[in-house]
Amino acid sequence: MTRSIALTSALLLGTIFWGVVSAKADPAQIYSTECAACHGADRLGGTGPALIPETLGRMRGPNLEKVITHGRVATQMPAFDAVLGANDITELAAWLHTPLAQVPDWTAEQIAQTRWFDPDYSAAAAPVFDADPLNITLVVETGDHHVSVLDGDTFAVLDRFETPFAVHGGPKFSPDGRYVFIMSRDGWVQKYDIWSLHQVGRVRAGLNSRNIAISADGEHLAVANYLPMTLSLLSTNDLSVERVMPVVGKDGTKSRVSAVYQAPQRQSFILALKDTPEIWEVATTPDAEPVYEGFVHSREKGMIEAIPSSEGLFARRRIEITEPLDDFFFTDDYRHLMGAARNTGRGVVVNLNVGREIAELPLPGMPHLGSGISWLRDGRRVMATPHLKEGMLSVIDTETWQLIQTIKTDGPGFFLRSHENSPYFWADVFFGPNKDVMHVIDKQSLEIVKTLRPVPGATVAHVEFTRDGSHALVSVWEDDGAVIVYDARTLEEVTRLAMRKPSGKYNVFNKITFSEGTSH
Ligand code: DHE
Repeated sequence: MTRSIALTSALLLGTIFWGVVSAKADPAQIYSTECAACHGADRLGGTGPALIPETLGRMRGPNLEKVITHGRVATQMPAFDAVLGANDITELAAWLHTPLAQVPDWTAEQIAQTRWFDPDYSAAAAPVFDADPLNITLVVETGDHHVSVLDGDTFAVLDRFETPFAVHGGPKFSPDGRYVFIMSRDGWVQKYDIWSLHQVGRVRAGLNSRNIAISADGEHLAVANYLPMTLSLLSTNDLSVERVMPVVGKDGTKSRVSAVYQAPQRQSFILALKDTPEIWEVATTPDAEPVYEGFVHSREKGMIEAIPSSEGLFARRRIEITEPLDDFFFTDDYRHLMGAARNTGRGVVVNLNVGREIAELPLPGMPHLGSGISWLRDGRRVMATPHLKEGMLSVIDTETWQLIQTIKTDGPGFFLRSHENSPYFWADVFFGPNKDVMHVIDKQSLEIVKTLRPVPGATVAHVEFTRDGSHALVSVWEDDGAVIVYDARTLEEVTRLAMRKPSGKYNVFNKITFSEGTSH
């Protein structure tokens, strides 16, 4: 927002009372005077983030009013308490929570117009650093919207670059680990060249987006959008738009895309749809059809539809299910997915080959399946998932789909992480009085072997391992936070790096090899 002089606002709005605008102001008018220059006349963002309910839904209670009143430290968002009265701020905040009268289509042409390339970038012929390029770990710092690039052996920070506002979900790496793509909730996709330690460019693929996925061949990037209700498909090479796919259920219902995932063996993207009881599979290779076991079966049932395209690239398959599923965990062979519908306590297993639900799972307390991990226990592959609303982890056998055990934790958690070379998995407690706790759990006995509390009172969450699994990096999720590096065997602290509200951390090797302890 730009702050104009109180007098200007006051004249526009009517009354002056001790330099503060009175309560009778029209919030739309206040917006256009005070906010539009940074946040866009259409509220869809500019140099500041979009101010629409889809984005602001995460600012609960009086938080938005607080930000307008006091501003945001270390950002360009100033305090408005000297310009606007308390009632005006309350009304403005309420108005910002009302939906837009008209949402732009955000067509391929509109997306293309946002494409921007960093004029200072030139591609290095080889990494410009001595560190192992596959043991680089990226740390997303949400405190000031940056990413730190860490050498995974020395933990030196090789670069720290600015990201678009409010990055969400895991960045996605090209299969060779050279490039990384990062997405913000306002739909910006940023491409960064790790070898050159330099940003390549950006494009706005959606107006309110959830996450991204990269195709197995590294050629295509899919962006899951809530606004508009589309899947945007980009070329990873130059961020050009390959297709904007409207998401409409078989019965004509338009749907938001909750998330998109890469299914490498299937050479496809899998989409979780929020508003229609379907899962979509989108082919990422022109000749993907033969790998879809069950393709004929599905086609007979009329469930495969090819969107007009050359040779089947981005052909779409609908899998009909009983109710919309929000959040997925995939088995390692990508034959099955576990899905949960938020707030129902019900989980299901879908066989992607035959295209139907094959089992039900008891999953109360809002499981966060996207954070699930799997490993071998007594020769059987099991998976574990945290629950966002209950202090427990569920461990499930991925052959019988039986719940093997529930592990009680000190509170509801968000993320799990392990590594094939580690006997333990790490589970945070994100919510409640014990949000400063990290449990380390034995993968075989399922017993908590250690509970770490590195900074009493500070939220501690999300773990990533180094390439060889020897060290575990933990976020102290606070504005004056840190990444703490632990010896993954002794569980002793090795070093601590100051960071601005570090959230997710992503090791290049672990991500491009689909390490069994990492989220996919
Ligand atoms: Fe996330 C991943 C959905 C809130 C931080 N989050 C994901 C993914 C999904 C998801 C589907 C997997 C996509 C991927 O990585 O490609 N997240 C949701 C929600 O539905 C939810 C509960 C509500 C929402 O507002 O969207 C939600 N998520 C949050 C947060 O509040 C978090 C803690 C802070 C933030 O930055 O928004 C948060 N989500 C993350 C992170 C990942 C993530 C750090 C990547 C984890 C990883 O290790 O891959």
